[in-house]
Amino acid sequence: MATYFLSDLHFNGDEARRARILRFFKEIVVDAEAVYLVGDVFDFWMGYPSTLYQQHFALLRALAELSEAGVELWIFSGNHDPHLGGFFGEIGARVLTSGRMIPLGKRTAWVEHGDEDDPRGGLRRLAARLVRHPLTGALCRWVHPELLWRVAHLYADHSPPPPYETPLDEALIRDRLASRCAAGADVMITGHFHRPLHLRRTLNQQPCEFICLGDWLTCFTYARLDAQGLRLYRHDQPDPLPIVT
Ligand SMILES: [Mn+2]
Repeated sequence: MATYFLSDLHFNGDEARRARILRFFKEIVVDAEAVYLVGDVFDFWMGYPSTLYQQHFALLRALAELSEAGVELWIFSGNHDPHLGGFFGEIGARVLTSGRMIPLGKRTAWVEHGDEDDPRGGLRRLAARLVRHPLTGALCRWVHPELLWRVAHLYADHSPPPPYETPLDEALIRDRLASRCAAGADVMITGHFHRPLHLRRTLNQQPCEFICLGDWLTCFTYARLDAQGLRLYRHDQPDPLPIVT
């Protein structure tokens, strides 16, 4: 049995990506024990009390099928889907609105989407706080769903492409990983940065691991924990990504 972690699916109208994401969920049902979706699962989601966007149906059905097959499902909110609302209980999934420690056998992982503590600048962290604020969610729920959908996609379609070429901010390792490990985590798992990376370091005489989950825009990466350990994989490739030391 295995536990899967993936993030930044940014599920939208792109047919090829949709098909690949849905195929992945069909493939893992054979051995998945738990699945953690670590934020930005949807390119845009607003948790209205009684309205769903039909564009999400295919993914919701795939997740419901996993849940019905007995797979434990956890969904973190991200900056593209900060207000997940009450729907996910309907498909047996549990929602997490910020980072948390998760026991993984003998080890403990700190898992977060990553936008709330983004080391790339105070403006980004402020934006994360703003979009995640309960008042923002309450106000948005009074906007007509079609209007909100169009405005959100105007934003999503014009936001800059993920910074695949830029190296990850060293502060993620130096500060964030160090403080999570000092707080008792053996591994930190994050989404949001659209860069697949598995790194092993010794910080304060303590071995620590850092996994940045990549995305399902162009990387198609996921982490998998099984009897052999925790590794980062590219979908459709049998061998895990190398661990950087
Ligand atoms: Mn994000």
